[in-house]
Amino acid sequence: MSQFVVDADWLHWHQSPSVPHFKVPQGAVDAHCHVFGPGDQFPFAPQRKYTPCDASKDQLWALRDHLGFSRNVIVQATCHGADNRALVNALNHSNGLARGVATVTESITDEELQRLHEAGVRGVRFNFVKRLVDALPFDALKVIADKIKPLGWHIVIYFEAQELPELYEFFTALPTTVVVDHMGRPDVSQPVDGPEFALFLKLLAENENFWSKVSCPERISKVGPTGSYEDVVPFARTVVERFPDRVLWGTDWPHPNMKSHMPDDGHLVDMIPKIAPTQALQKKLLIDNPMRLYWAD
Ligand code: 0GY
Repeated sequence: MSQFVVDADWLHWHQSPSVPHFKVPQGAVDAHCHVFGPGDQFPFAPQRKYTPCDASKDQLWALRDHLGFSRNVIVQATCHGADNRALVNALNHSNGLARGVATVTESITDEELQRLHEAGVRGVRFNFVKRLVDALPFDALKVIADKIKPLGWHIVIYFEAQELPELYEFFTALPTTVVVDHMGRPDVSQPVDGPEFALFLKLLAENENFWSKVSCPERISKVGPTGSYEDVVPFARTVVERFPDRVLWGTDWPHPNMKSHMPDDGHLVDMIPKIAPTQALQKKLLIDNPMRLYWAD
C-alpha cells in the first residue's frame, strides 16, 4: 500500500484515450508532459501543494506510442519539488527518446547541473502559479539563470495571464531562451485581439529569445470538451502563425489538477491541425522546433 493518499478530488488520467484521427508526422515530440512517482519509489515532496495518483515513465511511453509520437520532453512536476529523481530515472530509461526540464534551487552546484545535463535535462522551470508553489524570490531565480546559461539550457516559465504585467520586466531580463507554458494561460473569454493577449504577443514579438507552448486547451477553454475546446483555437493559431519557429506542443499528460474533466489525449492531438493548419507548420511545431531546443547536442 502506498505511503501517499491521493487527493480526494484528484482526477485520474484517461485510461483509454482514443486513437487520434490526425496522424502526427514521423519523429513528433510531445514537448510537455510529466511523470508522477511512482510515489513508493520516488516520494512526492513534503512541500507539495497536491498529491496525485502515480503516472510512471512506462505509462508515459505507452501513451507516446498510442498517440504516434516518437519523443517526450518531461517537465518536472511541482509535486516533486526540486527532487528530480523521478525525472532523471525516466530520462535514463528512455533510450535517448526523452529530454527533461528540471526544478532546481539556487544552491545547486555545477557538478549537479552537469549530472542533470548528462541525463538529458536541457532547461529549468520557474513557476509563478501560486496554487502550485511558493515562488522563489527573483534574486534566487537570477542566480539559477546565471548558473544554467553556460550549459546552453533554457528557462521554462509558468504564470497566468493576469500576472504578466508585473512579471514582464523580470522575464525580459532573463539571459537565456525562455519558453512560456500554455501561452501564458490567456483568458479566452477576452478577445484574441484584446489588450491582455496583446501583451503576450508583444512579449514574443519584441523578444526573439521567447518561445511559447501552444498547449493545454483543456485548462484554458471555457467551452470544454463538449465544445471541442474551440475557443482556444484562435489564440493558439495566432501564436503558431506569427511565431512558427518558436512554438512547441505537448499533451500535458497526466494533466495535474484538472477539476472539470479529464481530457482524452487523442482528442487533444486532433486539435493540432486546427492550430497548425499546414504540413509545414506542423513539422516546425512537432519536430523542427523541439529537436532544435532539446536534441541539438
Ligand atoms: C501543467 C500545469 C499544472 C501543474 C504543473 O508541475 C505542476 O504541478 O505543471 C497546473 O496545475 O496548472 O503544466 O501540468
